[in-house]
Amino acid sequence: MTVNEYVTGRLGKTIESCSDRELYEALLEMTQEAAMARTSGAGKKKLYYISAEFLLGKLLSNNLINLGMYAQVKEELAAHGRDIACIEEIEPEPSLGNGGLGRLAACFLDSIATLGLNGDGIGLNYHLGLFKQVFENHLQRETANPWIENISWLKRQDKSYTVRFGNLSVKSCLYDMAVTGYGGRTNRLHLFDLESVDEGIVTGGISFDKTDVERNLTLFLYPDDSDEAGRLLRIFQQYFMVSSAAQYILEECAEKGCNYHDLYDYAVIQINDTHPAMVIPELIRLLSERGVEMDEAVRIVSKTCAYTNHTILAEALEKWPVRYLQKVVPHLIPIIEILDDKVRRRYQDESLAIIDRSDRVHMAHIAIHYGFSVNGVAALHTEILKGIELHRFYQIYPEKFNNKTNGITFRRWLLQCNPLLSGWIESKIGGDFKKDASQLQRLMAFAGDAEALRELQAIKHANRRALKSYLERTQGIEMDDQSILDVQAKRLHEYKRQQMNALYVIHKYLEIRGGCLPKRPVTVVFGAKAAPAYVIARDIIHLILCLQELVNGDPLVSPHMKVIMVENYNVTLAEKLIPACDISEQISLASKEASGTGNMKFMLNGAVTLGTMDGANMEIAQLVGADNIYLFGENSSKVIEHYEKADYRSRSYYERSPMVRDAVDFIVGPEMRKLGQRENLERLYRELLNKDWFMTLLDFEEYVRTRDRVYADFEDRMGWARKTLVNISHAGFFSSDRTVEEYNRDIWRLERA
Ligand code: 26Q
Repeated sequence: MTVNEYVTGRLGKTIESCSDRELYEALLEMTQEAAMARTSGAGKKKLYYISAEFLLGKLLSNNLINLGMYAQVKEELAAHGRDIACIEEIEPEPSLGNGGLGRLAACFLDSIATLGLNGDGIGLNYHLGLFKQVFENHLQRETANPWIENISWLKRQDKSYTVRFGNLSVKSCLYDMAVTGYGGRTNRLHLFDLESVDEGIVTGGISFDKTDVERNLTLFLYPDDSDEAGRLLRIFQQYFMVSSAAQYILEECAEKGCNYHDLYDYAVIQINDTHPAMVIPELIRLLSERGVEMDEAVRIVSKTCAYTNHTILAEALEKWPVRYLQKVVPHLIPIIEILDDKVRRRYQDESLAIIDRSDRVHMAHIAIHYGFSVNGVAALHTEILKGIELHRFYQIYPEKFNNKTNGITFRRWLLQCNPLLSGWIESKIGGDFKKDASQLQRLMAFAGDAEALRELQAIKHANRRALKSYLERTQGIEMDDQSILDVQAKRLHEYKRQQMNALYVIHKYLEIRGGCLPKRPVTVVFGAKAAPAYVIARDIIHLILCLQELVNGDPLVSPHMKVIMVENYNVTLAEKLIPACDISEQISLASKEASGTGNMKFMLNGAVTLGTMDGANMEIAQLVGADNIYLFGENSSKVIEHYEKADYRSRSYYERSPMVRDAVDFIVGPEMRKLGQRENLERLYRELLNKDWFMTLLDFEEYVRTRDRVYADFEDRMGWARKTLVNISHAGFFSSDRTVEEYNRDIWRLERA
């Protein structure tokens, strides 16, 4: 059916007379019908990918592309004088995730469906999701981010479960979203919601009564957990998610003939970080309720669940006080005690315990002892898990540990977000790369082709112009499309070291003021949200926003350097930023970024990485070779040694180096004082001097030298274009199709449809 037939039939209107919104809603429904018409289900065994986050991004174009309808719809609209880009803008971005872990889950859903695997996602339907970021007085303010409209991708299902807490029972209900594979099948994302949820309890911004669980449970992703009520709410949310999921899974398996003793023949559950780890004791509890003996239930569940670790940061490894669990889910305590007891009978080692001596429950330990697979998300990360962080576990369960280097879906991160590049690639090597990313290698044949390299540069420039007009239109930001675009876009966290990038900006500012002018202007772009309760992260945003005003407002400096911090960085913005970027900042403290996936997106779109020897940067370096990536900084072994010896003193780097000192002092100098808040700037200054837990000053000088070298190399335009081509050609390995194939080969073992 054509779009015109559809709107005529539904609305009695022609394309010309429809508003953008009417066209959007019509396309949504058309797409949804086409998605439902394809195969789903089938296959005895099914994967359930449980995750607290699914950072989907807008779905209209993605679904049109995957259903093979995009080109045709775009042309038809154009023939009637309508621009599909304007219609795409009507769609609100679902706000169900925060960062890499959530976006990974979304990429995996795409690849699972594309590969024809029987696998669904399970998560929560947060009504207000992650907050929307606005900037005011150079500070981040959080506002609610409602995204669910009357006509949306969510389809209410006829399913409901009772979830029992210590002091109350609530009902969950289910919404499904279609997950379209590229040319493949349609799977589902199951999002559980609280039947009694009430958006009305939210007052001004994102404040609400954290204790009003019967109304608040599915309002927000990551409510502020700086107080006890917030932490309890997280446990309420997690248990609500996994109890609904476990009931759903058991019901679906039973319908297919499972007798519970053979659960693992029907289901494999991938636990995305520790957030859904309570599904293990919950499944055990439900199996016992259904007549399975405890030891047998433990054995069955252990053969069904697999765990992915995404971090070695201690503060992100969840440890819940027994007292909290007692309040929220008292009926899980006896199960968790049994699990602890079994471990303690086998091993004396305290570090392996489920419940530690301070009465805290280690969620990761549950997942490792009582799951059959533990994977890290990049080669280096998995090695650190095996060798250090989870070494004792690796010793007792070597067979459980495996690596699955992350990937990204090329449908969204190339075909959708960069049609110019995608079309160019197709003109050079044909269209097979869309399904087989390793084909990109063939682009290397053009590494010496000056004409091809110039075309590549022209595409980058066109994408920069598109970004410029987008930022102007949506954020009122002015951008210079003739400058180098140097981008750091990711969650704000000290370990990712946006503060180091900001110190570089200060350093350059001082240099330019001192008369040392760069060869070519540069635009330094930041995109990042800070967790509302993360004080230093907010201070870093404050610093960057003050720098933006200072630098851009300085007539001496701004012709040479500009700073842009985009507001409310999300998937939609990433899709605009990444294709336009020249330099990809991946500057985490070595050992701390488990993998990173932004690094892969930038590389695929022809940016060159400036990064540390961390996460998947290492694998990028191996693929492209030393000439096509800029690595700097201390390596992970040295960093880990610093932590072990506790011998890092940031102040000594400050005292030793005038370059470090000038940049750090500037934070509290007169220029900044005039623009910023004394409290925020001084706190950040003290943090850098007295603590600097993520060793910014350790790597700063080498960072400055390397970044200056990057800018110098950029001047060899053909040499640079070659580097971008080498990066694109070697990005195939980072397709999530490859990652998912490996998960399936080693962990899930699903039949292919
Ligand atoms: C934990 C406890 C209390 C409150 C919040 C949390 C919490 C919430 C979110 C802990 C971690 C997260 C998210 C982590 C995340 O996004 N990790 C990223 O995962 C990516 C996919 O594997 C990796 O590429 C990144 O390196 C990793 O940082």
